[in-house]
Amino acid sequence: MKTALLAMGLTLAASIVPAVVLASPGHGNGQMAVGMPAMHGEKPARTVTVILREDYDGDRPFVFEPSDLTFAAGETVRLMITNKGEETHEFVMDTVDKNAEHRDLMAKFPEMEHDDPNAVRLEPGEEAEIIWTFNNSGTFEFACLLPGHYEGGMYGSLIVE
Ligand SMILES: [Cu+2]
Repeated sequence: MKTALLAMGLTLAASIVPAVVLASPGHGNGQMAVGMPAMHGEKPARTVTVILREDYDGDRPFVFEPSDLTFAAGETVRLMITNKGEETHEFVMDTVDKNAEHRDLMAKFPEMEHDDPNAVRLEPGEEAEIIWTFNNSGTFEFACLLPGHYEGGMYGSLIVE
C-alpha cells in the first residue's frame, strides 16, 4: 500500500512539472513583456547607443537620442546607455502602461530606487550597458521616469517587429 501511494505521488509530481513550465514560460529568467535579460554567455548581435541629455533649446527639454528604437524579434542587443546631460536621468524599458504606473509611483516617492534589469539610472557622465533579448514582438516604450522628465519629452517608442 505504501509503495502504491508513493508511486502515485511520483506520478502526480511528474505530471505537474510540465504544467508549471507551460504556465510560466521564462520563470526565473526575468521574462517581461518587452523581453528578458540575455542568457548568461549569450553574445549580442549588435550594439545600440542611447544618449540621455537635456535640450533646452528644443521642443522637448529632456531627450533621448535616438528618439525611437526598433529591434527584430528574437535579437539580443547590447544597449550602451550614456548620460551626456547635466542632470540625473533614467532609461527604463517596459510597456506604456507599466511605465505610467511606475511614473505615478515615482511622483509620490521621488527617492525610490529601482533595481530592475530593464532599467538604469545614470548620473551626468555615467554610462551603463544592458544586454537584452527582445523575444516578444510589440510596441513598447523607453522612458525616464524621474519626476517631470517624461512630461518634458523623455520617452520614445520601442518596437520589436
Ligand atoms: Cu531624465
